[in-house]
Amino acid sequence: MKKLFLMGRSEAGKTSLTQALKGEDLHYEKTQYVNTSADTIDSPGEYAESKVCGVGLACFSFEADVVAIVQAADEPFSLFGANCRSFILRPLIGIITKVDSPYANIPMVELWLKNAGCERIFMINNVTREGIDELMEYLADDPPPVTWEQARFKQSLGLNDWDPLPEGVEYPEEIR
Ligand SMILES: Nc1nc2c(ncn2[C@@H]2O[C@H](COP(=O)(O)OP(=O)(O)OP(=O)(O)O)[C@@H](O)[C@H]2O)c(=O)[nH]1
Ligand SMILES: [Mg+2]
Repeated sequence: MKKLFLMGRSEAGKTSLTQALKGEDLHYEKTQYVNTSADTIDSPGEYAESKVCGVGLACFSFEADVVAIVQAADEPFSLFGANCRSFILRPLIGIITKVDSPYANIPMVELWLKNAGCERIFMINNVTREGIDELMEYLADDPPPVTWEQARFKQSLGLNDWDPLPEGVEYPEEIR
């Protein structure tokens, strides 16, 4: 399973998402510090809300296989600017929670996440578990291991470490 790093404002639903992914009933627990488990890293919303702590998010992201910006469908503005994926050296996905909120504006939040550079966006209701299966399917496989030399080779083709090799292209024999 891919290890998922969750960042987003307080009350976005990050901790609830970790509970839904584990099949637990939701129980409110304010996140006070970064919590690492086998499959997720859950950060307090205050990291995303403060310029000083925000830098810490980049550091924690290096411990994960995938980074997720979590935004509730009823958030009034985005904390993550356009192209903010440039500080993340991992695949970046968007997770929209609270799609059941009466104040939800899904197209607007989706646009923020696209502009931030998310390559996939998942719609989730943590209460009913709607959308959880699709996210679990995405996370199911381990990322394929890449050696330093293989990463360098991919970069020479203008690819990220985690991008698949184009069809017909193989690693040179000495680095396979
Ligand atoms: N209706 C609805 N409520 C949700 C959903 N996800 C979370 N909540 C509620 O939103 C509140 C905040 O959820 P948390 O998961 O604690 O939020 P968080 O992002 O971990 O917040 P911090 O720990 O402060 O960073 C809780 O009362 C949850 O029950 C959802 O998909 N739908
Ligand atoms: Mg939390």
